[in-house]
Amino acid sequence: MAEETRIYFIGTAGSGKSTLTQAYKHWAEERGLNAITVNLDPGVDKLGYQPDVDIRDWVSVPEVMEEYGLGPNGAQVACADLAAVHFHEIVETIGTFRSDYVLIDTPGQIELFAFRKASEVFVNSFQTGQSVLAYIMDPMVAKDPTGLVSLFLLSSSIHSRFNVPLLNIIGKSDTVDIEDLNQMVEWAKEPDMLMSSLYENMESSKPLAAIEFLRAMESFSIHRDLIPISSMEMEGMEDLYNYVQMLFFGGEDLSPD
Ligand SMILES: Nc1nc2c(ncn2[C@@H]2O[C@H](COP(=O)(O)OP(=O)(O)OP(=O)(O)O)[C@@H](O)[C@H]2O)c(=O)[nH]1
Ligand SMILES: [Mg+2]
Repeated sequence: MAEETRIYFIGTAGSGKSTLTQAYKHWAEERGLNAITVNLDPGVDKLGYQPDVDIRDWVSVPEVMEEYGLGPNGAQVACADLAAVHFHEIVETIGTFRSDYVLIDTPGQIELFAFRKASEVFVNSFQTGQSVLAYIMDPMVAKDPTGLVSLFLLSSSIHSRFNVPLLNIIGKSDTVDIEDLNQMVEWAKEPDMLMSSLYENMESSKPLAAIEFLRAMESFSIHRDLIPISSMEMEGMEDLYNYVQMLFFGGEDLSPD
């Protein structure tokens, strides 16, 4: 068996993390790959799928609200930190599945995963295998040049917190025109084109900061491929798989067929 590959699905609220976690598991299993799902959101009410490992078995927002007299947001933050006490057990539980792929669904509030120390500790708690962050962008935001720059900023800011690779995904690709989708992919690959589009929007003063940010980002070369994915249409799953294979196995296909 190959070493376990963990994919953390991250993104702003409602970006499609849970749906993609579930859809990717389905896709992987159809392909004969062994995959499990992990829910890391202690506050989620209805998840839409049955995770194989669920943080709510250790800490949950309603319990913490009750026990510490906190409101929902305070309890989310408390849970993110309280979970750290249980990381050892959670990591051990994940290990018992001896799965090739571990698909990790992160909390709705991106900052809870992205910026709290506990998440970094969690990601680093695994002794074997490899991890990748899959950052899901909202296509409605990304189709505007300033929106795409903002999303890249957020993505690189999150990436700077973790010592693992990050892949940028355009989620819900079925909700935008193919022309818009191709434009976003092209902008990401060719920062000069993105810069030109920002200049074309100069009639408002809004893009000025975006232009400066893009220039700054160029100096640390954050531009990467964008991977369009639709969980609804089951499109782009193979692309994500191939990108992960390229990252860790140099493109070698480890699937059973
Ligand atoms: N059209 C379309 N809708 C999608 C897709 N993926 C998710 N959605 C919808 O987007 C909404 C949010 O999806 P979730 O998977 O719950 O998003 P999330 O990021 O887990 O949400 P939070 O955990 O609350 O932040 C749901 O109504 C989904 O049905 C997709 O690929 N295409
Ligand atoms: Mg979710």
